[in-house]
Amino acid sequence: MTDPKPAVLVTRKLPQAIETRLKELFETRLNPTDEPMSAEALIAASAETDVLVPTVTDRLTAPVIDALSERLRLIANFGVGVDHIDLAAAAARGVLVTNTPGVLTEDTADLTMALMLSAPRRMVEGDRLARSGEWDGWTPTFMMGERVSGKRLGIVGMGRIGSAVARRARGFSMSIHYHNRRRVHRDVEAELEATWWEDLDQMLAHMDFISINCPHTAETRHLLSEARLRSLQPHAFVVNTSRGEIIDEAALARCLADGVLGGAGLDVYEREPEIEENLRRLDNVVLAPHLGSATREGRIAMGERVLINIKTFVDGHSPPDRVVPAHGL
Ligand code: 8YV
Repeated sequence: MTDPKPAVLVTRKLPQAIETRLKELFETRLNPTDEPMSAEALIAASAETDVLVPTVTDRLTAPVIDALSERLRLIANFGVGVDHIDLAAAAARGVLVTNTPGVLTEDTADLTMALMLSAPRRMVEGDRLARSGEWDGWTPTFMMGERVSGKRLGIVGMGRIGSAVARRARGFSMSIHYHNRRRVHRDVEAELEATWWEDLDQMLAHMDFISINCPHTAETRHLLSEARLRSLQPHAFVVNTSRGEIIDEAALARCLADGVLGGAGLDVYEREPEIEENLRRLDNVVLAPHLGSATREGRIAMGERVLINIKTFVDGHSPPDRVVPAHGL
């Protein structure tokens, strides 16, 4: 007799092809309404769950993880960021955590470029005007923005996504600068013609554009504090496609309103789906609703990573995208 299929609980609606495969392979409970699950509902459901598939909208804090049933052995996150999961609590309980790295790199870098172009070139403001029927026509000084080409881009976090942003920005003739805990390999630096700044503050003060591409951790929360935002050049643009918590959002709104910054392009926010009201009022800010990985292909690829992680785990192997326990442990 074969073992019963493992019970998998998926907290949000995933692409159809992924849900179909999950159902074929495992005893899967889906969420057809796509309503976020409360912590209480998650805890209650964990009694009948071997594998949980959460997303960024599930807050798996230490008290929630501690209250989950002993039966739950794997948290196979749909997404690369795992800051919504208390990894230490999972590790303490011996619960494995996996994510979906690599497959959303290019999509997120594309969206970063879209924000980096649309904020200084006033694309959204222009779109609004063009639709309004109130455009009076071309004039030599009409709706001038800031040039992107030839500008200095400072990338905070030169991992997969940061490097993919650098590659694209090279194509726009930007000069690449980065701050990362560790300097990247010299071959990568040479390919990207990238300059490493050991000191974040020094880099920030010299850049025209800043792109946030580091993960959100206890160390990177409010990395762009009000003091740091105020140290940027007054024409500088800030782009964030990582996590809202890395920038002090209220301070960013204040700085933009005070005119100490050129503008911002944001895809992520500190209290999603809430967005600081003062940011929503400003014309020099382009706001996207957390779309970094939102392509049809990207979301299917993320789902495929989830499937692979679950399948290798239930087959008794170490899942490839383990975050907890970390590889090498
Ligand atoms: C995902 C993301 O859409 O993968 C991530 O970390 O931020 C997004 O691109 C989201 O996490 C899905 O859970």
